[in-house]
Amino acid sequence: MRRYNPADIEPKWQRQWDDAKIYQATEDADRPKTYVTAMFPYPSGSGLHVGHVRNYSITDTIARFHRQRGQNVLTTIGWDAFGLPAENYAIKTGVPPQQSTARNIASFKTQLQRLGMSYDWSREITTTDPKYYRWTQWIFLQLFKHGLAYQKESLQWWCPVCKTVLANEQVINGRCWRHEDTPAEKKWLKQWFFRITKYADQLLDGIGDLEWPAKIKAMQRNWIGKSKGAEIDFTVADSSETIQVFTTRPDTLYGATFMVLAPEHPQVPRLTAAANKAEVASYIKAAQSKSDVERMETEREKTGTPLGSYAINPATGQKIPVWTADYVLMDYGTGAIMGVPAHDERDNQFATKFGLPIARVYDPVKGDSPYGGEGKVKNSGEYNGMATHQMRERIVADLSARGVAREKTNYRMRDWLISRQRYWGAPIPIIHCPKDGAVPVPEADLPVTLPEISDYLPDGSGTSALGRAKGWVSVTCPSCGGPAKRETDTMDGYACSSWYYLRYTDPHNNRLAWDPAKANYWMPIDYYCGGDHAVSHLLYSRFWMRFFADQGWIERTRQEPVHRLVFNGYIYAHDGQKMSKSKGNVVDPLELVEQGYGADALRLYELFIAPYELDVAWDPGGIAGTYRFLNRVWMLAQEYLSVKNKNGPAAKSGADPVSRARSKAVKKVTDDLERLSFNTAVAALMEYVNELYRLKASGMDGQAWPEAVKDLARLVAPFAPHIAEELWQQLGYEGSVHVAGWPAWDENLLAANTLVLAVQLNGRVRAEITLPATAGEADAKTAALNNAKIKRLLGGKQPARIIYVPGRLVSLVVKD
Ligand code: ANZ
Ligand code: ZN
Repeated sequence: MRRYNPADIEPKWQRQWDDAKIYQATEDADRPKTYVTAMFPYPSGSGLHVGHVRNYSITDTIARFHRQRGQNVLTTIGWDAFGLPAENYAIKTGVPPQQSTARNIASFKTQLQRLGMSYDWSREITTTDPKYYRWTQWIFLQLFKHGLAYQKESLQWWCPVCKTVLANEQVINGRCWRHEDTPAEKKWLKQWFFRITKYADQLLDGIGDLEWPAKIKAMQRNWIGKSKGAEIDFTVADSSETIQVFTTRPDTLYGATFMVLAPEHPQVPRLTAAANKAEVASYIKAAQSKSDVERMETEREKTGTPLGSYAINPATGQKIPVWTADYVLMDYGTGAIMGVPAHDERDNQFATKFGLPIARVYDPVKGDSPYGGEGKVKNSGEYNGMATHQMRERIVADLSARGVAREKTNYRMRDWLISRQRYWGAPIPIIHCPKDGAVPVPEADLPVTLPEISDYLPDGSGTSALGRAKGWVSVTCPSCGGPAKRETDTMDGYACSSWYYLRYTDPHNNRLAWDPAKANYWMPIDYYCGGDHAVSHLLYSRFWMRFFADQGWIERTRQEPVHRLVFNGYIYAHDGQKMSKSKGNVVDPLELVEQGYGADALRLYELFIAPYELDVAWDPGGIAGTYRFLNRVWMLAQEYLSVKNKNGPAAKSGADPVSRARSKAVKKVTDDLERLSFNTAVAALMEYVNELYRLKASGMDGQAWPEAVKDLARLVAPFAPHIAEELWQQLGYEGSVHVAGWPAWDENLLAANTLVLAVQLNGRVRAEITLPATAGEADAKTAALNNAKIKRLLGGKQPARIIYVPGRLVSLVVKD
């Protein structure tokens, strides 16, 4: 009998699949499509680890399941290959990023091929390929034409180590996302932005329809951060200035006892009295070094200093002091607030610390905190007695009539900062002309390719190394023909990843970024698998897709790129730490394959390890378990093949336990895969195999066996594609198991598969229990005693006698 040896069968089938091109996808209007893809990887120098493999295993299992069910499946891979690591490596070693990236891609590709993923490799794309970034640049130009790409001088996050600006989402707790030990700084710089805020409302409204994890949807909502309120004008005493505030609680206006301006607020110098100048100046300086997150923390001890001027509360007419404090941020609302210490927690801490008056203006409804809650208005003149929400509308209307307030909706989201002062990115296709300003590169001149250079170090002044490529930078203006200079900033990598899923639908088009007919056939992505970029990439893509829909390049009904987001958890090292090369705790998937476990056992284990959405620690011994299971699958098939008469006597209909076990397994695996419960699907397969081993004791020549073994191969196929294919062939079936259809189950057999028993207590029926049809006397008695209701009625007593009437009841007799 042949032994299971993955090293024999896996490379063989990988080659054959490649030759037969069974995973190549073509649009076919007559077949329903399923587009399944993982977030494409950054091809790092350290290769894939088992955490990545989880993501790709999930993706491939979904793809294979749907392919077997007759869907026209597109599943793809590509490389998100621009970015800092390759450039930093170039700075250190002189190896051009073009070279190191190509090498890394080659090794990632080998790894994925050896895992047997069913990608349509003919659609592989690389963002650093000029044939690809030509179109990223083209999209930039279209955004520019429509006023959605623009340049603006602004205060930006800057990483002193990367020597580049950072987007807000690349600053985590005030630190660079790549350097946890480096506080990000702020610098005034001229930068390129994409006007995502134009789509804020649309992006928010669309969230409701997405089949995404609630957590991710909430993160996107928070990021957009829509809040409805009002802007109210406060006049400044003895001055012509007015201070505008944004508040979501105009109903607390009577309780505003002071005002606070952000330290960066342009009115601060003008409103600072001579005596306060020195103090205010030093406070402003100290505030500069703090991150927004730090400044906003509720817990943090409040700081601030008075400006020495006073504003008039438009409701009470009272003079209230104006302060500056860093808990008010410049880039939200108007950068100024009215302080309502009785009803806002941070204002309360501030007032308490500096001895400012606190005036309550409503009684919270029972159980509500005075901070942020609703209630009944008091101490507010004509509004007394109203509900807070009622007063909110009234007072805004009243103040608006006086011309001192207006309704206002604010968003927390800012425009997307996309320029990077780095070499290894797609060049921004703009030419700066002293006469014509920023002139777009003519579409016919795309791509603007990166020049080859030898020194990649940014100079730290805010210009990338491209600035030194003089021959590349100096051009003639496309508009006037005069001397001009290329833009030396490159685009954020998130630009490249905002549309790549469309390129997969039409990867070789050199006339268009994609053919709308193809994109409309495949889009949206039905299953998008990944464990990162909850806001950034997933929000940017939604933005670009809306712009594409506005231009008619994708149907409006397909403007949400991702229908179903499969957001998987992380795999940590067995020590519970993040896997990283420096910690030496990385588990290399190919090492496990080469140790003899094979790709199938690895993939199976990655799915079996836990529900896919949970974080989990790698168990080094775990793969041995799935390897043993595959051995059992293999041996069962071999034993079956060695049985001479494969069409022996028919079993008594319906009662045939082999058919029943088969039907049960098919149904369970199908249901589980539909709801993406991979681990329980694998458990069901294991149970099925155990059951078949038990049943083979009475021979494998019954009529139900051919189907039972055939379907075993078909059920295993989405998880462990190589062994399934091998057994399929050994069993004598034509073609590939991966396109051989998905098995069906017989519901009638399943119905007969359970047993309902009554449970009597001293002669009265008290409960009903449901058991597998195979349950015996001991199972029935245990289940009866464990039934919650019976347990309660027994109240801890032991029955004196337990009688089992097969197929009917369990009777308990209790003596007093
Ligand atoms: C008075 C007030 C009374 C407020 C009250 C709240 C509760 P969201 O919901 O996040 O939009 N605020 C406004 N601009 C700010 C800034 N630049 N920096 C820090 N805080 C700012 O929050 C809006 C509320 O946050 C506003 O409503 C304002 O405080 C504060 F019982 O005004 B409120
Ligand atoms: Zn010009």
